[in-house]
Formats: sequence, C-alpha cells, structure tokens
Amino acid sequence: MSDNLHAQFSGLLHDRILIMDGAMGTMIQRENLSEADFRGTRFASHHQDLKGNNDILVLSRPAVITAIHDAYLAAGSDIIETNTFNSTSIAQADYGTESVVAELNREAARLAKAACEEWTTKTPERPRFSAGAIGPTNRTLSISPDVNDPSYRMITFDQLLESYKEQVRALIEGGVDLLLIETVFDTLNGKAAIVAAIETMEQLDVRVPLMLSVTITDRSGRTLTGQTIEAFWTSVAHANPISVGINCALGAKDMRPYMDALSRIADCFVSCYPNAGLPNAFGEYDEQPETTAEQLREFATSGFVNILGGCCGTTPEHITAIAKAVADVKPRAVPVLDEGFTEYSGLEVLTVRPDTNFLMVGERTNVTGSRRFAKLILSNDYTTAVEVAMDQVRGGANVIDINMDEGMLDSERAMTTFLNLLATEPEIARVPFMVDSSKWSVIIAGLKCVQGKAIVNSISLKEGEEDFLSKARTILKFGAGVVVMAFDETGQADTTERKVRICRRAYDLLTQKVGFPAQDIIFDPNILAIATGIDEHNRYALNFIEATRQIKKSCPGSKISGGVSNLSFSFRGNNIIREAMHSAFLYHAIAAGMDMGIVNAGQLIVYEDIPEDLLEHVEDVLFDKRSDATERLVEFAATVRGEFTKRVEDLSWREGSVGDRLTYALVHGVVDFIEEDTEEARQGLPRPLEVIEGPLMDGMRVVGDLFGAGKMFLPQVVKSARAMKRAVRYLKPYLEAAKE
Ligand code: THG
Repeated sequence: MSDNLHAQFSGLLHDRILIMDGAMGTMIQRENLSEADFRGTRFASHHQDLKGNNDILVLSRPAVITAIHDAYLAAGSDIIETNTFNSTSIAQADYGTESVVAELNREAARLAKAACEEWTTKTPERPRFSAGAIGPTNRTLSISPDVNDPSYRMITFDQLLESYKEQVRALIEGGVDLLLIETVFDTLNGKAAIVAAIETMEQLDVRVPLMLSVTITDRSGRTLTGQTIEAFWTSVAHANPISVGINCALGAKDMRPYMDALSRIADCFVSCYPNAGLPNAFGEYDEQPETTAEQLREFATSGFVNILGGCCGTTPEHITAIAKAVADVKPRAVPVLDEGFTEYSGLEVLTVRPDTNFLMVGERTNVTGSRRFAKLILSNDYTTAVEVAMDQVRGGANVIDINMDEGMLDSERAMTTFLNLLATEPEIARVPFMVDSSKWSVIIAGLKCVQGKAIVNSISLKEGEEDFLSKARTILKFGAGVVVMAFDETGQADTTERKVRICRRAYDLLTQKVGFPAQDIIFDPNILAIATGIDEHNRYALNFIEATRQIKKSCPGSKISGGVSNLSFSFRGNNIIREAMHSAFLYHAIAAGMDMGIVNAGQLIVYEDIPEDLLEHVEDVLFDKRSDATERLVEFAATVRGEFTKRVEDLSWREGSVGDRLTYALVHGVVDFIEEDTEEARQGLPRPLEVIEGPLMDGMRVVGDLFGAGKMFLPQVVKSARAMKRAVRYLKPYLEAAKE
C-alpha cells in the first residue's frame, strides 16, 4: 500500500474503531453452489472434487466473491479480507490444486482491492482496505499426530515457510493493503508466516503492515498448542504488527478475559473478530447480530479494541449491527509501555523484573556438560533424556539450556528431535528454551522448533562485524533473545577492561545497526576457571564481577549471564567445594548485577548455609585475597567429600488407593507406575475389562472435567492419553485371554 494510504490507515485507527468483514464461508454456503460451480470451465476436468474448496472460487466464480465483498462493504466494513484463508500449497494439496496457489492469491487480492477501490471512490472520506488473509494451514509444527512418537511432525518449518512465502508474494503482487496472519492456533506456524512476510517484503522491497490474530480454542484460555495469550504476544511482538487480536473460537462472550489481558500488554492496535457464539448441536453458529454486537460494544466501552469484525457464522447483518453499536465509542488508546522488561516465553511468560533477583538456566541438558546426558543422546534414549530436562525444571530452572555439540552426533537432528519432544511435555515446555551451540546451523535448527520466545546462546564478534550483524538480524526475525559472549576478532576477553569494551561495542552494533531491543540482549562476560594453579587466572572471578557492574551501567537494558560451573572446573569430582564456590560467587555477582546463570538447577546451596571455614577458603580464592589461597583450598578440599544438595521427588501420591493413583497418573500424564498400578487394579477386579471401565475411565473422566473447566489444556490432555494408552496396552493380553 502506498505510504499515503498507510498513514491514512493509522490515522483512522486513532480516530475510531475500524470494522472488518464477517465470515466468507457462511456467505458462500448461502449460494448453494454445486460441484460444477466450484469447477467452472477452468477446472471442468480437474481430477479431484473441488466442492468445498472455497478459495478456488476466485478463479471459477469470481462474481460470487466480489458480491460478498460488496455486501460487507455495504454493511460498513472498513477492512475486507481476501478469500485466501486456505490458499497455500499445503492446504490446497487436499484438492490437488497446489499448482494454482500463486494465481489464487493474486486474483483474490485483485478482487478485494478492486471492491475496496470502488467504494473508496464513492466515499473518498472513507477509504476501504484489503487485508490478505493467511490461515494457519491444516498442519501443526508443535504437535505430533502420532501418539507413539511425540517427536514426529507432519511438516517442517522450512516447508511451511516456503509455502507461506509463495502466498505472501502473490498477495502483495495482487495489491493487498495489509497482511493478516490469522486464526493462529500454533504460534510456531504463526512465526513461520511472520518470517515469510519479513523475507518476502525484503525481497520485493515493500512494506505492508502486518495484522496478527490468534485463536484461543478452549476454556483453559490457551492456544491449541498450550500457550497463554501473554506467551503468544511475547513470541510474536518482534514482528512489530500494526495490530494483534483474537479471532474465531469461543465467541465474544468467552473471549473477554483474554481480550482484556491482550489489550493491556500489546503496544499496538488490538482487534477482535469472534464467531457468532459457540456452535450449536449441529455445528452451526446461531448467535443473533444484536447479541454479538452488544458483546463487542461492551469490549469497546471497556477500552479493549481498535478493530472489530466477525468470524465463522457472522453475516453482513452482524457487521451492520456491530458497526452501529460502536459508532459512538472511542477506540482503545494504545498504551505506552515504557517498562521495557525483558521477557521470554515457553507456554507461559517469564518476565525479568527489577526485583527478580536471579534466574536459573538449567545446564544439564548439555552433551558437553554432562556425561550422563551425552550417553543418553548417543544411545538414542530420548525418553530418559527428557527426564533430565524435567529434573532441571523441578529443581527450579526458569529456563533450560540445550546443547548437542558432540562430534559423534548429527547435532542439527539431535537438537530438532529433543526440542520437538520437549514441546510435547507441558511441564517442561512451560519454560523458555536456550538454544546453545557453537554451530550456527544447529542454532537455526533449534529456532525452527520453538513456538515461544527462545534465547540464542550465543553469538560474538569472533568472526567480525559482518557475521555478527547478519546473525543478529536472523535472530530478530525469529523473535529470540540473544547471549553475546565477550569475544572479539582477537579472542576471548579476560580482563575487566576488554570485557566491558567488547560488550559495549556489541551493544552499539545491535541497538543501532540491527534495531535489536536492548532488553533482549544478554551479555556473557566469560566465567573462567579459577584456582587452576596458574597465577594469571587468579583474578578471573573478580574481573567477571567488576565487568558485570560496569556493563550494566554502560549498556542500559541489557542483562548479564554466565556459565557458573565453569568457575570450579579445577575441583571436578568434589561437589562440596564446587557447590560452595558457585553459591559464594553468585552471591557477589548477583549483588553486582548478574541477572541469570547457567547452573545445575537444584544443586545450589544457600550462601548462608556454607560452613564458615569453607566459605573463608572459597572467598579467599574468589577475591584473590592471598597468594596461597588456591593451595589452601586444595588442602581443605581433601578433607570434604560428597554433596550438600539432594533432591527428593514428591511421591506422596503413591500412598493413595489404587484408583486415586491411576487418576493421578492420568491427570499428570505420569507413566512411571502405570503398569504396576494397572496390574494391582486388575488383581482386585473380576474381569480385566473392568479396569478400563472402572478406575481408568474414572481417571479419564476427571481429565475430561478438568479440560472442560479450562483447568487443563490440550498438550496436557495428550499426555493423559499417552498414559491411558500405556495402561490399555498392558491389559491387552489379559483382555484377549478373557475373550477365549
Ligand atoms: N556461557 C554460555 N554458555 C555456556 C557456557 C558459558 N554453555 C555451556 C557451559 N558454559 C555452561 N554449562 C555447563 C554445563 C556443565 C558443566 C559446566 C558448564 C559442568 N559439568 C560437569 C563437569 O564437567 O565436571 C559434568 C560432570 C558430569 O558429567 O555430570 O561442570 O560459560 N553462554
């Protein structure tokens, strides 16, 4: 769209609530089109049925689509959507029409734009805008369709990206004013569409404003793939959309809390276009225009929205009613959010506030940092490897670091498999992921698996500015945060002065040349091993702490992290000494401004609990207080062995009745005792079938009730289903024996 039209669009959004159109599908249904209508002459001999492929009508019956656009424009729409919700090669594959995708989008864009122009000419004071509709496709990047292989995906990020690029390019060529990535049910799919939009605009050297719209599928208030609305926004805010909103499922009434939340956190315009209520018993939407309009008016008077419209089941009558209901209501004022807090997300948001103190990044899911984890990955035991991540989260990790850099591994593949597995474990996927690799291709492979806002670990100026800037731009396109190591063309920084100078240089490049948000930058001023016996190493801890203090001042908004366990490498094998060193170091580094650290979560002793004599020896080394500090600590170390911290898992649920235990296992998706408990239940009942009909169904009913009440969300229910399947599989031989 021209700069002029763009300016007009934002201007109008400040003045009043803009109105979108309603459902395309409902209107097409009203036409009662036959197979022959869908085919037209163009597809008369197409090898597959086309009835139901609504998008094909822009080629076979363009007049039908234009008439629908006209009906909505007459009803008061300011923005109309192109008829391209399914116009990707992926969605069109169902009809064998992938080859005409570019044409579908170009033609649909042309029809919508032409309709807008006709109405704009009639009433120039009221310009109308065409939005290129980009649907989620019928495949999801974050969920496995195979219950037996949670790492399996029906499609790759790259396939989806290519498909979206084809669509976006054709929409822009066809002349759309806006791009609308809508009905996002899997944020990773949405991110692929965002990357496609950014890259295509770069290639065509045009700017088309982006609108984003997510769908909340059930009462848990989560997306289908388990994200909260806050986590969704955190994951896509980097796209810098002109608007973000919620559409489709639930209907206006049940959307209210999520619209409320979104309107508070989004620093852009906010949209809402719900279905005409919840579907009735026949799957039809029968909410009357006045009802929808009344609910949306309430959103408007509550200050939630800038753009309103309708989704499934809404009609021009709904749009007329909505436009009328909000004609005199002021649009939402876009909030100026100047906190600039650092935020990451998994299924939920992690906000780093001034009072957050310290975030733990779990280090154990690292093949170079844990022999046990390396062995599990190399022997393909991903199930147990996932438990390592689970232990880190249960041990208090706020983020987990994942590293697959091992010569014997296909690291890109291992990263992909492991992240895909973690995505299906809601207790782990709740936290943001840190993708750790010294190989750029592994980092990219990782970013293509993460729906949340991840952290890249790491980039540096080692290979020069060009390489650094190009990597940072890519990271920004994926919306991740970044760890920058204090490393430059001449090597790793070990003095305070060099650490600070390199970080400041990186900061200026990132903020000024890339437009990287300062709060998304994490500096790692290198935690290096001390007490090594080499005198040059004696000030390494001090240098890190002092550099931290100075970087926090000189690079406002940035955060500081480091690999804490590096510090104590010379005491490998003696965890008492190592834990004491880590805790004492962190105590002082946090006071200097360190925000997060890669640590063995669950294995940090409280500073106050470090025995006095040990603490003294450790702090002598940390602060280089005496020339014989290392020697003395080594001597002291020989007198202590073992570990301070031992974690105990809460197994109190094992004390309940067998029915309670099975219910617990199903609700929490815990499979550790499922066979044992199923067996116990079987022995207590006359027939094996009764185990399924009795305790197992009772447990699944609880799952169903919790899901219905919005207290569980889909990825959790998928885990319950997996546990149920394990129990049934266990019973199978008994069931068959009973039949004979
Ligand atoms: N900065 C950044 N990223 C990093 C590091 C850093 N990533 C990797 C590493 N350093 C941080 N992670 C670890 C993980 C484990 C250990 C140290 C750092 C460790 N492991 C035990 C050992 O080697 O003795 C493992 C023993 C075992 O096999 O269990 O100490 O600095 N940005």
